[in-house]
Amino acid sequence: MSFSCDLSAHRQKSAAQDAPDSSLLSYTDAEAEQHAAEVGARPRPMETKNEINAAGAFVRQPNAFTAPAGEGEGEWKPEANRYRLYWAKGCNWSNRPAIAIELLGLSDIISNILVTPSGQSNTYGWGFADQKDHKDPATGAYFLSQFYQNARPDFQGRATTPTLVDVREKKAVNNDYHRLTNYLEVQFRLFQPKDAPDLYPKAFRKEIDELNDWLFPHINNGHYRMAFCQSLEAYQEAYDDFYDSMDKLDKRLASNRFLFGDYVTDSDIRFFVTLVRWDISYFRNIGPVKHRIVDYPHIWPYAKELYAIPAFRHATYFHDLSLGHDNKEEELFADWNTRIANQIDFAKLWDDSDIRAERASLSADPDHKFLLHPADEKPEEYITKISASKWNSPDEKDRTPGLPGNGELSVDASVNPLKGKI
Ligand SMILES: N[C@@H](CCC(=O)N[C@@H](CS)C(=O)NCC(=O)O)C(=O)O
Repeated sequence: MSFSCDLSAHRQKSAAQDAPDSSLLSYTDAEAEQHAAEVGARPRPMETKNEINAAGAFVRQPNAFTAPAGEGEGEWKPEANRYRLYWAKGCNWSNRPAIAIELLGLSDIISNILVTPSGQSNTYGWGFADQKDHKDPATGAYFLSQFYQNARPDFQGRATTPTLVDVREKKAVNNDYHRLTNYLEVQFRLFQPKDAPDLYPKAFRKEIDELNDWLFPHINNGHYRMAFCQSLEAYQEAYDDFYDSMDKLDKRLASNRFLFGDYVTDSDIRFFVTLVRWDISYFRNIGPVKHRIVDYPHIWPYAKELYAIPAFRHATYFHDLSLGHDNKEEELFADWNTRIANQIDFAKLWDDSDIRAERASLSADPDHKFLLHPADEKPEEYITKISASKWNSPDEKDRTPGLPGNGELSVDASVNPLKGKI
């Protein structure tokens, strides 16, 4: 990668990549305060005060809306034009369903909108700064938290992305990122085109769930465990855990094109969303970085191959992710992103042409990245109940990484237990 020194040309080019909406800057705290008073919104609680255990470790609040999709009591019925995904550019958890919806061909069935901070200080949590009158056009809401209050008036936690909202009732129905993509894959099968990819093959859901529930504490939440913890011990544990896990996955990807072999599965979406944030955004919050993503011999080409898939690329806003926190170029010690990140040509850096042939050679089906459903598949056999995630347990012990039974694998993460099977 070579850089010229023409800063203004670089800035113009990067601004064109995904220009931030200037109206964001005009949403003031006073306006947010006024909207909050109008609808009775409460200030968002701080995770660094309320979600820290006695050892100083960050223990995430359980997801509030975990009811499965389905036709049963308390479940939310899969339907077209009834649900809307609220997601955020920077949020890895919510990039997952955004990617899945596009991959599965569900974009006309489930609508979506990007949320933004509300006001400059975001006191009331996610809002709609770039929409007319700061309102979600589909529901008239000012804040994401309104859908939580409508569904559960006593809800006291943080309203988070992703949230799937029933736009008819204006109520949150699911914010369980552990299983939300699986409901889209399985319970929405009848709304997908026939040739949609099978990201969660029925015969292998146990292995995929097991890896997904391991990826959560070791990889996806790895960043937050380092970023939000309040003690050196908790930090060191999270740091070692993350980089040990990355070494294992790098080894796995040396002989597997994707995490489970020849085809992209739900687990690859989960790994990807953390990878694209590490070098450009997360590093700012976590202290010294042991290895950049670009330093991994197998993870880096793997990530580039996923980025080449439009649905992955469309949800990845590198320019927004890279924005510096204060963006004051004139300061002597302006942060790295303010000075350098805006100059990166992300399309060029992430271009996969140099690694395409090598990655494809790992597959027995090199011309296809996706598994298709068998022609004789019976929907009633494919559409089965999705397992619950232990990470949603109300008991904090069940959600503490490292305690026995929490996100353990039956085979080492460096090994693909489904090699040659999918
Ligand atoms: N649903 C999860 C996590 C999802 C999550 O943390 N999303 C972040 C964005 S990546 C969020 O929406 N934060 C907004 C807030 O806390 O106000 C939780 O309840 O902890």
